[in-house]
Amino acid sequence: MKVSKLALWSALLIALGALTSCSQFALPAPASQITPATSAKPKKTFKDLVVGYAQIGAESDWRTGNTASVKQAAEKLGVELKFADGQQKQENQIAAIRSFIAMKVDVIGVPPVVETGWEIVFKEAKAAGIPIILVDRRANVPDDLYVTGVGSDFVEEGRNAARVMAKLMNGQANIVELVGTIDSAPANDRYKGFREILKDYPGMRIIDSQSGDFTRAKGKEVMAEFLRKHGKNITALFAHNDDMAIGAIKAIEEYGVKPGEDIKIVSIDSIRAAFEAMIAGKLNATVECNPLLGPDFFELALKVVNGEPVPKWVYSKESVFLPENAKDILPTRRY
Ligand code: GZL
Repeated sequence: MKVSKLALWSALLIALGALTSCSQFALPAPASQITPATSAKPKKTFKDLVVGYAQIGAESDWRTGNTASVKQAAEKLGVELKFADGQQKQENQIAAIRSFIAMKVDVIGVPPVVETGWEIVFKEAKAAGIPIILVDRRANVPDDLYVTGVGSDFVEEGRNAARVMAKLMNGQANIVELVGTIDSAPANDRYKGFREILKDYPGMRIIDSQSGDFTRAKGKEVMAEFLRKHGKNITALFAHNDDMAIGAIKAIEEYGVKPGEDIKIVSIDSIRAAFEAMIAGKLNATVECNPLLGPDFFELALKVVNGEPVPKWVYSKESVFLPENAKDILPTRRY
């Protein structure tokens, strides 16, 4: 049977019409109907991130716990971490931040060793388009110079230390205080929070207060000085961190009185050595301050790089630990 060309073309067009009506064989839509690819950049992942971390130093077990948390989190997430140890000097942290700017990292994390003196270098980071995330400690800068922060409420830690000490001492004590690094946010805030609660306890008197710079060595040195000046008039010690408390315990023992008994001790951080001191009856309470901020820090860093909203500050959740359950809790402690 001779089939005309017209009939063939008609059959072909009908077949084509049938095909385009079945979704699995749909022909590409004409250009006018194609939605252009979104112009938004593809989302970065942790493996794309290059992050600078200008650490304070290694002055305490808390600090070394924080360093371990940041390094382990970077390793686990596949983040390229540029890490600098500031040896507890602000000028070293500032130099590290400048080196991260030169490296064009994606984000810079910094726990400011002191609250003041950051505006110039934070402005340099902002001018370079590199967001700053504060970790652990606050800096006294305008809000637009850092994008977010993560860490503890140090004022509440100071309040909790006073609450537990007032209960321990039945509202009557001659207290000496080992203050943290001068001008640091934790020292300023713990000092403030402690006194806020003590206002309600006239029998709780602070008879001396001096910085031990958050270290064991300085804590021991200053406690020995307190004992030379006040002797057995001292009935309680408030240490802004466990490391200074542990140094002070040595000074108290060398002086010939019993830490945890003749002089009750309350400190902050909740490092493993504090649990060991409570088990030995030499420390009466430790207020938790969580250094394991690595995972939260990198979560915030990725959100910031991807332009996602972040809170101005993410607070850590913390407890107060006492001797009665120190033995059970010690094996669970990670710093
Ligand atoms: C607190 C942290 C303090 C610790 C100290 O968040 O900045 O610095 O309490 C550490 O042990 O040195």
